[in-house]
Amino acid sequence: MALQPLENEIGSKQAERQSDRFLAGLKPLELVTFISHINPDPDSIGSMLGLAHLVETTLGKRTRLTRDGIIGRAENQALVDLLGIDLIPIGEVQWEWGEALVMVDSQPNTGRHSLDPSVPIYAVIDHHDTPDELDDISFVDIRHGLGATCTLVTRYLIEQEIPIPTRIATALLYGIETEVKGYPREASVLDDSATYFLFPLADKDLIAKIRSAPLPQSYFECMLQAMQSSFKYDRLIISWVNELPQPEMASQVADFLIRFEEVEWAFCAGVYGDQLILSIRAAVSDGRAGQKLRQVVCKLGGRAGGHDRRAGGFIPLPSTSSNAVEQLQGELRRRLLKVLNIDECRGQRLVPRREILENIG
Ligand SMILES: [Mn+2]
Repeated sequence: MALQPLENEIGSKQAERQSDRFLAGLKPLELVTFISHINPDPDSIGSMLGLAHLVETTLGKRTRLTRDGIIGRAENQALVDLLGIDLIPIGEVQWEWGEALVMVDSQPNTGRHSLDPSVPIYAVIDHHDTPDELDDISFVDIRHGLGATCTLVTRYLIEQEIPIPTRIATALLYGIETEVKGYPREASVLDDSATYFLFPLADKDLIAKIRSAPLPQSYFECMLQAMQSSFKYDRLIISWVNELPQPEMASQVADFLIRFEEVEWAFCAGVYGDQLILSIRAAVSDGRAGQKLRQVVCKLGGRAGGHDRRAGGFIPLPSTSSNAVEQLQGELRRRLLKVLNIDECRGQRLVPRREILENIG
């Protein structure tokens, strides 16, 4: 097995063999259950799958993978379907005695879980920049410098010299790909060497199929509405969506809008259930998007987190009446402009009003 690429690039001695520590703590336990953030993405799904493979192969323990919320994006659903990944809805999980809970690609107290907070967590393996208290958790491996949690999991599998089957390699590679795409890339040399390592092992045709997953009509409807309610304020574009067909649609809109040549920031907010779902993207390095979005939402009772270039969050809505939502939108816009150092100004429509009216007529 070609272990070289990652082996040479690991930095400190301390960072070595975290996988030994992780596995040692699981030895006395019977069952290992993996959890992640709400509405899991490929990085969290790939990480759960990879770690379950590690635990099953090295320790022979039973494992379960869970799903908090829904699988939103068509691509993510394709990943789960095509690789036959069994995800137990978190609400249906019966906690067992002698069970270890491992949280991946997320951290407790981020507001991104519907997990019973009294259930103890054994390990947190993540790459998000999230201020958190993790003192009670036996095993913590958080590497902010990494583009993907799947990179860390790949590292563990290599450390333990575990052969990686095609299905696992495919999920891990796709998990890394989705996390490091866009520009500027949020990738470290370790993400690149994990990609290099996984590439020959993964099913590239299957990845192509996942990338090109068929999209539902609601996707196009929502995109149209988002384009028609997009306003540019200097180097920021804001899009308001009335109702999101699925919560991740906000990030899909932001991903699309950040390509607009006149902006450095794209923000989308839309209603899903009793929450306003938020997503922000930056086209600049050192954007500190996660931190900035947290600043915007903290006084509005919301939660947010993420990375330098991409972040997401939500604000609970006491009322979903258009009045209440509009008021919150106004407040959000003001705060966003302030955090991004943009002077208050009149928003310019992305699609001129006459175009919208002509199309309706
Ligand atoms: Mn991730």
